[in-house]
Amino acid sequence: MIYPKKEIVTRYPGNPILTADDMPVACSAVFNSGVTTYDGRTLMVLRIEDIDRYQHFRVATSNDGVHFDVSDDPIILPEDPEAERYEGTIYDPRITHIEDRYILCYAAHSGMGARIGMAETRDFKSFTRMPFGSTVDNRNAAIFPEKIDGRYARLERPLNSKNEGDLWIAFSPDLVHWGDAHCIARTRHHSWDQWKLGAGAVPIRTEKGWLLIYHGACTTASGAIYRLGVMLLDLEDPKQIIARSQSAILAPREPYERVGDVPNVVFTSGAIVAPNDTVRIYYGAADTCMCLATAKLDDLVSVCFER
Ligand code: BMA
Repeated sequence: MIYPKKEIVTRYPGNPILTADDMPVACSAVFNSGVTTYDGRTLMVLRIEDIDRYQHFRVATSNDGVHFDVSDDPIILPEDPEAERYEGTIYDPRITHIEDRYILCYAAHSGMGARIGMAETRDFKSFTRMPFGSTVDNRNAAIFPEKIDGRYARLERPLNSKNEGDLWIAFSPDLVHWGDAHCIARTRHHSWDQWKLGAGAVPIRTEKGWLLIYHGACTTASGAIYRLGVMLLDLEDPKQIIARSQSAILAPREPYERVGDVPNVVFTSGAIVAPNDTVRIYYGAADTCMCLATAKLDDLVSVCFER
């Protein structure tokens, strides 16, 4: 298929917006960070990879959504030897503001595999652990920002026996017990999302449906390429997909997206709707640095229907 040259996503010219050099500790990378709005400011939970490859989370805040102050202190989850058995490393945090609290979902990875770790906070200073949200081989959890038909809902990306991953949805009465799971979007043959796809940013409510900016990966002779796409989910029944973009909305092209610890990766874990319906998409590039791109909300919705 040949697409007209129409780019709806604009990279921030000052990319990357955060690199290892901006961190108050020695590290090799900062990328794939969760984003929300807190106390009138943009807040990121940074995924930082230390030089020994251990990973930790740290808060960064910004008044303009572009320039961030990074906290001197890492986020410390309460000590819990049982929980720590599953947290050889932690990564890909996503933040959902729901009711009066913020829920952090992350991948908790150990020799047993990756599972969905969860914690809650009201002030981003103290965090309370929540029970793990899954067994192993499941991650990329993004909780919807409101209950749907009386239940919490979350997107998730279990791995199948062929090491491929589709997008699923599960529901919960209490954020602890999860079930009623459905596969809602599958990988597409010969497409940019042929190998895996999973949530990106926490879904954004629009008049036409829940807008999901998601990541998709395909395999090549020299490794995977990660791109971003969009889909719209039904507001009342989000296991129904209304429309899904045929093409990617952002693909690795700039040097900072092509060169790094893992080349050819753009991966989002958070987006914010800023004034004038401009969506700020925060994304990790090449598993090395944090970047910003913007798009009009209407364009992101329209491209879901484009064929
Ligand atoms: C995925 C996730 C992402 C990462 C990507 C490319 O499986 O772990 O955090 O950006 O791989 O390495």
